[in-house]
Amino acid sequence: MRFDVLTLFPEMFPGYLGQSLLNLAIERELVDVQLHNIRDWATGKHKNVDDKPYGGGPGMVLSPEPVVQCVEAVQQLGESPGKVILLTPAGRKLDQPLVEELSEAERLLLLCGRYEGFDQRVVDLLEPDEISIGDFVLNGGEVAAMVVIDAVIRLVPGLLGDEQSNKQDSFSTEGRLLEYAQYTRPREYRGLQVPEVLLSGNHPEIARWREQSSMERTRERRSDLLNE
Ligand code: 6GU
Repeated sequence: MRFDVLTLFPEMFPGYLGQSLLNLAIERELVDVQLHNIRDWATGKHKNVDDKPYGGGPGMVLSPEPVVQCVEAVQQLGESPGKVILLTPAGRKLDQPLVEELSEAERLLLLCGRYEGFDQRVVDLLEPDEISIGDFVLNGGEVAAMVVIDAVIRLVPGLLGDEQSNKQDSFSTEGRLLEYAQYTRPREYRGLQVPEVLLSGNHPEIARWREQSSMERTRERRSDLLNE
């Protein structure tokens, strides 16, 4: 799977891209991430990529020319143009079903906004899928693009090793409950004991305990998930 990230701040990504799971995926050629600086498509002496909003108001708006040029040039670089994703707080909210949908694509172009957003004609011309990572405002789409990459690559076949593991995680399509409480050694820590049943070796009992733990946590923390 190939990701192309289009951003004014490509230097934000290498730290994230160096993390182990992603690095492994890149080494195994399961995932390819290419960074592109939108400013490289700016023309003019000052390489401006933004301008004041028509009609007045605060902040700056990303100009259509460098953004559209950048997307079109990057689309030419691959075998397929790919699905264009625009990261914006005004987009469809990311959840696990959407992550699963995105993971089916062979190529995603992640377009990261800054300032007061993109000129509307970027959206009108490119017709991207607009995605938000939640109901809060970030300074730009870069962190959101990393969130999308992080969530999607976990679903790339052959990456996780233990295929069971992502099915059991919170929010998978299989179980729409939060994950159960987990314990490892030591058996006692600062007076807190590991629940006896987990030491019993009785696997049907353990499964029942975990199901109950999931239900309790979901009811307490995210009862909205039970109503869906
Ligand atoms: Cl994708 N971008 C920005 N700037 N803020 C956000 C977001 C995206 N998702 C949630 N808040």
